[in-house]
Amino acid sequence: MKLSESTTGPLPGSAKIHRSAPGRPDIKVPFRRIELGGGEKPILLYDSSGPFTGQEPIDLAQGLPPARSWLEGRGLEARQALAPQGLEHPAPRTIRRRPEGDEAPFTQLECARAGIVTDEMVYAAAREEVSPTWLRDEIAAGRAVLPANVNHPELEPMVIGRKFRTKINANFGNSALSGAGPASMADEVEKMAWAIRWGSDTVMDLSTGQHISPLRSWIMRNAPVPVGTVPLYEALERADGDPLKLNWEDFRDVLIEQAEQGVDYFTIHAGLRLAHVPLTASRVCGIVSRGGAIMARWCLAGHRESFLYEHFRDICALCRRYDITLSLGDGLRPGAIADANDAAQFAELETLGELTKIAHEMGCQVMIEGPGHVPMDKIADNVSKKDAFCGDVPFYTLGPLTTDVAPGYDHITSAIGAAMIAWHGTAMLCYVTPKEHLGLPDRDDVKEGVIAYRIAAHAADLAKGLPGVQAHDDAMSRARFAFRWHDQFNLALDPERARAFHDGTLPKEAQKSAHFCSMCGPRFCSMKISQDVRDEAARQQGMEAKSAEFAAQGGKLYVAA
Ligand code: IRN
Ligand code: FE2
Repeated sequence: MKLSESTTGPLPGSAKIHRSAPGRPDIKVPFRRIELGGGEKPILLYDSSGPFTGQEPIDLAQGLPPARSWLEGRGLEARQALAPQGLEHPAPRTIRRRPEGDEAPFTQLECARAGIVTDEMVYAAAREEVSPTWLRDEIAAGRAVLPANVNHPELEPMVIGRKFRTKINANFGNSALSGAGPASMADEVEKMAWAIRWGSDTVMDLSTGQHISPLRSWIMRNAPVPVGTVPLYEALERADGDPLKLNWEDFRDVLIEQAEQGVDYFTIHAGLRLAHVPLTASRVCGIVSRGGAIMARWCLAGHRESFLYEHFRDICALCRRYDITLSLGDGLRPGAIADANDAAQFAELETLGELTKIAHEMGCQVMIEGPGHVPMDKIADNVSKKDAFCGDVPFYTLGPLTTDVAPGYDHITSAIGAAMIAWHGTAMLCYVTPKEHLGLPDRDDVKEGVIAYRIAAHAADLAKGLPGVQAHDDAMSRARFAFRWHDQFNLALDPERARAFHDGTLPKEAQKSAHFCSMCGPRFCSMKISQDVRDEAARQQGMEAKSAEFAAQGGKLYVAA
């Protein structure tokens, strides 16, 4: 089964190029290169889009070629995976994990602490254009994570941390209301490819519908970015949708299966404890996290402590065998402006701090999930509370939405909060689509969400003054002022829309050098007039300089009568 042609292919005016990591000709790292007019040098941008913006068509049935070819040589315990049954599916492969009882450094965190710079670190550092040893030290300190399951060779390694470029995540996945069978599964794989093509740095498969497991294998084999999941969803599906039937043993089986498929990070809602549930009683919107609501139901029904909390060390032990990053879920995040920063939210956050320590002690990489719905004046406090309770591990927030009143536009209400919280130090932003609160996003919604979040992330990186970020804006500004329309389109986050909007009124090639667009027309373009002002000033300066020269030579402008 091939990906439909419209889903992949190069972005107009951009080329995907690969550059060797410094000192490592064997590690080739992707960039997006944009050729510019007006005598400007081409610009190189960070490129998370994987093979989906390359020249080659993608065959979903084959899966992607391995980007981490070095995994082949690693002395890991390996066995052949069973060929999957039934549905169209990539070929069987080798499953890897840390050998039982082996205490040699294995996870990226353990390696970093032991002073080892892994190939994954070299790769990620080259993309960020930073030194690999500095990146290693950020991981060793727990300030950054590099989610890379040893069973995900297709992954192009990347790093998440507040000192690096702000990352974004896109969610997709089927629900009980999606159709069944290969066609609807292919829709989800396409949605993933589409999100990545438009610049999502990671994706999460949140499937809750049919065929969760084969769908996920299919996704993994076609994912060049880290893939996250909420394993509790699959556990609930296996428990016939009844939270009360959940138990640790079945949950563990889901973790193992997903670990062997290659999932890079798990959202685990282990911070929601029985004692926290009553704190939500007076909320306007109660518990809006799916994982959180499921666990609260489980805890309250038997008046017992969460099995995720009680088995947290077992979960870590399992994750460290595959190097799966823990993304500690915010089951009690506020889902209404009125509920922001309340006792329930911060009580859970405090528990997440306790769990962070355990995970680090066990050699696991950790990030912390955050809200939700938060008005702008309460955003900064979220980051400081996270830092106070959990230290400077990467924060990964869902928006937050800064108002509740705009269903249909929640990619905007939340991108406002996302930009602010990233500026305050959030490392990764989970996107929200225009369908939030209304329905399952389709392809168009996925793209709208991704672009909105790339804007938020870039705006924050500019404000943070990350090196090289402003060069992109400056190139765009110069192209705009010089009326280099092609360069403006090509430099855009969405070159296709930029061109389409322009060409909607001025489609002719001759108009690509016009010193105006259809908004102001030829006589009202401020940039054209501004250019005239400069030309005039230059002319006057030229005249002043000429007369000064004349005077200096003893010349007289007026002959006395
Ligand atoms: C991110 C930050 N806080 C929540 N998220 C994402 O929300 C999480 O990573 C997952 O993709 C999604 C669903 O989480 P719940 O509703 O099960 O908590
Ligand atoms: Fe919401």
